[in-house]
Amino acid sequence: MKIAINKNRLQSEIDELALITEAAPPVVTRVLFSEADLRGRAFVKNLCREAGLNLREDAVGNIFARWEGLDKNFPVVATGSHIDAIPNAGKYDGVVGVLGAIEAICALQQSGFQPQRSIELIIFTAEEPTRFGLGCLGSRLLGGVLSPEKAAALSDRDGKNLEFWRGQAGCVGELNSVWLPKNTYAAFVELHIEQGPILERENLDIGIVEKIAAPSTLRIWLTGVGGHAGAVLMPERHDAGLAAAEISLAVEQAAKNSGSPDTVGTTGIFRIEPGAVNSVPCQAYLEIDLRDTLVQTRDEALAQIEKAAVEICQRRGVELKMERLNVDPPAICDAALVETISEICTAQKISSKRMISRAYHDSLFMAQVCPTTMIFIPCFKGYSHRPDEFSSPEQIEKGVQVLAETLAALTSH
Ligand code: HGY
Ligand code: MN
Ligand code: MN
Repeated sequence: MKIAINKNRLQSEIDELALITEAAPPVVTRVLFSEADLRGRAFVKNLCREAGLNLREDAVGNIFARWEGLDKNFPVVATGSHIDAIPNAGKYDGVVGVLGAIEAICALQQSGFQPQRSIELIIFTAEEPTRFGLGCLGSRLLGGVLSPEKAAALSDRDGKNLEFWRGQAGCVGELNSVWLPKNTYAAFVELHIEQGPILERENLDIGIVEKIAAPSTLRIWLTGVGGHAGAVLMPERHDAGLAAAEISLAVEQAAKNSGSPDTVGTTGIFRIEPGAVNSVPCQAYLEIDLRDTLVQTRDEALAQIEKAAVEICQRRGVELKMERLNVDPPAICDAALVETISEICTAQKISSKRMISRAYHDSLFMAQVCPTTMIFIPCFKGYSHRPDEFSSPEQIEKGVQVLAETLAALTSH
């Protein structure tokens, strides 16, 4: 069965979706349920309809597009990713796994393939943490990792909660209807850009993911004493901004000194108030992203940061409030799925290697629902979460080819 991927059609869809953005192209920004995100969702749903897929949306906005198999009683084989994008992002993160999956399904349909068991594309809500600080909202709820109560309590920087944003998006139903029983899916395979330099550096076509690193997010609120930048002398100060700066450096130290090269710590959100050049910062807010492939070193580094924050704030006379927003385990991908994809690559004479994902993905939580793995394609210098993120049409074509062959292999019985 020759599966012909239409790389030009796929590239033009990627380019068209990239123009649906809150920022000026080529910058892509599509924050959960923003006007651009809703237009992006409509664009993708339309492609699913054109591919003859049965569409439904759940109560948190996860989109499901199903190609019915001959036997509807078999557990479904799923694929998918996300189309939401952080500020100042590129056009491939998540999108390759959504539009690429539609292309893989269209190529299988055109080859005359008929799946025994259904194939379902899932476009997950809020893989990115931008809106509520928590990533993978849709897959966490689907997998039962996040309770509907905790999800309902989430609110954004302006105090607008999930209920408000669900209303904006026209989501219907209760959040407790999002969870899916464990036997819903037989497997989940996500196509994604590597978001790292290894495949390009080693001149390889495909990465097959065996493990997904363990992410965590720490939120910190600091309250010092404000005042006139000219009048308050240095020994009298309780500068919340400087406490925040010291904590950010403590994050870097904890990651560098963890003993594991895989520990990464980032203070990605750093806000000080009132933000006036001649006013001593009275408040600060930090969001810290800390990860490692090993839970133990991640947790030790997290404890290190919390301990340092307490010491810094005591010394500076600054009030401290901390919250662990999420502390997730890593995902171990399914060995049999990894082997199947490895054999497909060999048969197709496509070079591949087994690897770790340092970025998290919806696969991190789908791995708690069913056997899961990821197919990576190279991206330019490993760049991602920046507008010059890039994978060539030929690199994407190979990823879609392997995804299509994998879906065919998994649904032929
Ligand atoms: O941050 C991540 O790893 C993912 O791109 N959201
Ligand atoms: Mn991302
Ligand atoms: Mn992604």
